[in-house]
This record gives sequence, C-alpha cells and structure tokens, in this order.
Amino acid sequence: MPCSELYYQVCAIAEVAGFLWQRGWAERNGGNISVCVTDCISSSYKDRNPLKTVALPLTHPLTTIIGEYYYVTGTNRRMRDVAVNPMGNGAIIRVCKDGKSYDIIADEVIMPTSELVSHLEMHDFEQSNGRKQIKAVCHTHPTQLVALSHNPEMLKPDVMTRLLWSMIPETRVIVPHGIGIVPYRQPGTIELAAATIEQLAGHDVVLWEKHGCLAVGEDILETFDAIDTLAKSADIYLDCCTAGFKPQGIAPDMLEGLVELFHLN
Ligand code: 2HA
Ligand code: ZN
Repeated sequence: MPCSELYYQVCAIAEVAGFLWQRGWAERNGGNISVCVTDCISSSYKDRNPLKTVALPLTHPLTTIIGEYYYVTGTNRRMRDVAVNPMGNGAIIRVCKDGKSYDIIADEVIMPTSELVSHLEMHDFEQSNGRKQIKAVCHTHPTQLVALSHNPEMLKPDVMTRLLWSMIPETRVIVPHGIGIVPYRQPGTIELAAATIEQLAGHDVVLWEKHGCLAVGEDILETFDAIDTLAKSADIYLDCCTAGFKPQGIAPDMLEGLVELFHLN
C-alpha cells in the first residue's frame, strides 16, 4: 500500500465489510461499497497507467467526479473476503475525462460491483449538489429492514421513518432525515440509480423494496452507523411483534429537539 492515509481508508472498508458479514446482511456476494480516495493517494499512484479502461452504461456523462479516484468492491466478491483482503477483492478506479468510462489503476484488474453505475451517479449527485463532504456509499441487505419492506403499509411516505424513530431516541439523532423508499426495481439498473438519487435528496438512507438499503456518508463507518441504527430500531419493533404486542413507541413530541441537543446534525 503506497501511503498510510490510503491504508487507513482501506482498513476501515475492510472493518465495515466484516461487520456487514457478521450482521448477516451480506450473503454470498450481497452488497457493495465505494469510497472516494482522491485525497489520500500519492501522486505517483495517481499517475499510474490504466490496467484496463471500461465504458459505463450511462444515459448522460458524469460531470462533477471526473478525475476522482474510488476504492470499489469487486463484482461477485464476498463481503467476508473483502474483510480479510480488501485489495484482492476490490480495485482502485479513476473516472475518465469523458465522464463515460473509468480506468482500473490498482492493484489488479478486478471488475467493480454490478451497482457501480448507481454508486458513481450518487457520488456525482452529492458533489454537484455541494455535499463535498460525502465520500462513501454502502449498499447492503439488512434482514430486518428488508422484512419490513414486504409490508405495503411500511412503504407509504414517512411511515417507516416515524416508526423507526419512535423505537429508540438514537435513531432520531443518528438518522435525522430518515429513510427514503424506492419501489422494487431491477438491481444494477440506471432506473434504480435514478430513483435512489431522488430519495437521497431528502433522506440519510434509502430502502430498496424487497432488496436492501443504501447509505451515503462522510466515511464508510458513518454509512454503517446509519444503517445499523435503523436495523436496531427494526429489531426492537419486530421483537415486540414476536412477543405478541405492538410497541407503543416514543411519542413524536418527546423526540422533538433531540437532534439539536446532541449536536450530531
Ligand atoms: O453486489 O447486492 O444489488 C450485489 C448486490 C446487488
Ligand atoms: Zn443488493
């Protein structure tokens, strides 16, 4: 690894990949991660010739992230393998000047995740909307959140956000903009990416109906924390249901002011 900051970033990705596997949210090749590493790779690394250049199936070119570098998990790779060998199960890519292709520059030719288009569109969207601090995208399959998405009632606007906020105060604070819902779409498609971007504009995490969820954050740990906190609330709700009662939930007025109080937003 050429520089310590990149090493630190890749270690954090490996740590989160392990969490996703341990949580049971990453069966076989389920889930994918991308993190912008432009600020932490050395110039000698940046100037590397491409090992391979690949076209992106986009309807319009990327604009804001041209020339940026990303670590991305590999297609068909297991999260549990990313956890122990991130550079052997992912690659560093650079978005080409045309905004329609990318170079794989390190360490070897590992083809990126099938959701790469979604990830890059999201990075491009966040950067072009002035959210320059957003560097990481994480997609995973949290069992309890996917389970809730099988209930059509939960897919109505704000229903799941309000329910999950009301389970524990932390959820109101750590996920202050709540969870957006995207109706079922074919995985890996531009339609899924577009619908996700629409929901990301107003939410911290997006739930893909009957599939999984996606979070963006300043670093990969932040994306994990948001999903993990929502999953904790979903566990509490489902545990109460299993025990035979509907949880009372914290009243909305008791949740007011929490975000300001904890200064996390
Ligand atoms: O990377 O989870 O949605 C495999 C997936 C696709
Ligand atoms: Zn998935």
